Amino acid sequence: TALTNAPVATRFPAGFLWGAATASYQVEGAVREDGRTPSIWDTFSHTPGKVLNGDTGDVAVDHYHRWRDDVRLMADLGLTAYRFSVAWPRVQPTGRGPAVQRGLDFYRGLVDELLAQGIKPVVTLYHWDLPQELENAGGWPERDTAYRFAEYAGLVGEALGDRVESWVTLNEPWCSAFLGYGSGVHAPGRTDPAAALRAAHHLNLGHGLASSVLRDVLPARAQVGISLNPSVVRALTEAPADLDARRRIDALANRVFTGPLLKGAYPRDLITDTAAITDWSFVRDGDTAAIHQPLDFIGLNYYTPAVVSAARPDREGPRLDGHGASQHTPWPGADDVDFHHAPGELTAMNWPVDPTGLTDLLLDHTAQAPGIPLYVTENGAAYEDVVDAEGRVHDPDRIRYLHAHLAAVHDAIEQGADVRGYFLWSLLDNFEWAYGYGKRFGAVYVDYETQERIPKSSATWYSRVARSGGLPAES
Ligand code: GBH
Repeated sequence: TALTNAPVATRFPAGFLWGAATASYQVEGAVREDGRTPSIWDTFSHTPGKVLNGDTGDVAVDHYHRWRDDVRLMADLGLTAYRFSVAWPRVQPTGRGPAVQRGLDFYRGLVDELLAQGIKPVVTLYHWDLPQELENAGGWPERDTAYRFAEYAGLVGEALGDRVESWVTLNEPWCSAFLGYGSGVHAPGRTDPAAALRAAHHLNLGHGLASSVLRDVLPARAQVGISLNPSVVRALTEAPADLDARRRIDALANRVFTGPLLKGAYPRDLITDTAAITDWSFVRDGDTAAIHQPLDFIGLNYYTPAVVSAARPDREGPRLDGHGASQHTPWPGADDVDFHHAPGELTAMNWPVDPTGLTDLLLDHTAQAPGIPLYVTENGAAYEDVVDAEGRVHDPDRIRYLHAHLAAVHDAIEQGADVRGYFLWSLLDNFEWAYGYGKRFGAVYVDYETQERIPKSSATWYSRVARSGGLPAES
């Protein structure tokens, strides 16, 4: 088509990684094979009422059996990197003890095939599938889970360290802590604000301990980082009460992680704001130093910004925020903050499209963490994709979304952000957590009856971008 020879209008730095991402529970299926035991997401998805339509990850997109085809698909698309996660309950079914060889073999095979195709593997150690046995012992609100995570990280590091350079400890610890233990819309579905704050700390500690272990077992060239989902929080107005709402959500969404990670301390205002919920005595001497490890990169996941205000007396209906179907807040101590839609058209998730948030996010982290390279480890959108009479999937909305967000990344680079790569969420349509299979984020369509993969027009578009190293003037 016309684009094949279209000139590149916006060029990215040489070596910029053009990737796509997935996560184990969302794509693998095969939940009872080769020694895998249930994770909290198996339990949660099999609990009636937790996931839309009663969908589960039992089969997902059968990636556990179709991984060779999926790698070929990535190679055909010209991707230069693939971010996937390791399922902890495949490697260490009870969350303790020695590694299961068959579990490790699956990931070793996958990594070898990626390398053979010239695709850089980026391994995420934890994308939300905690072994159920560890949840039975208390889960992330319990300190021991951080030690267990570090031990597991060491097992995977030892097994794959000779061939994997890039390591992400945790994916979006905010979701694990505040959606898992606060609002309860994610596994394990607990709704206890104090437990959510304890979980956030133990996730931070787990990251710190795991990165120390990884430094010990991995070759010196290894890169160790974390993927965060910072809220780009904007105040609805400049009124002091709205600015204060912004400050409080920024503390609970962002600084609860970047404080200890980048500065070695929890923010004072966060501790004061949550004093009625917890005294933070679970933070022991030495913990914040253990969390404050060198980071080789920061991964940023971005979808949409948040607009907040102080509670409005005239507010109507349910608030727009991470409450989802839950009556419980993911924002401990800030239940009185109102969330509003940013301007912009909505995706199928009802998330406003606002690419300027991505530029802001990258520049903000450039200022906060000078000298640390950044990756966009997730960005993408769900739309109502359908297969047409010719068997094709046309998704011009997604192409526009990707184009605008990649242009936003380029803007940030021009303004000084050291962004080394971009990972489209997601390679394939997959299990979208509490939304089940109802929301499609893939560049590649999956027919959930036959497991057939059909690259959408956005996949073709992205593949041209990846091959040319830049954006066309128009999509
Ligand atoms: C990521 O989560 C996940 O890493 C990935 O597994 C997932 O499939 C993908 O994004 C798409 O959802 O919750 O209404 O306040 C993103 C989860 C979505 C949580 C945006 C915070 C803010 C809007 N985040 N959400 S709301």
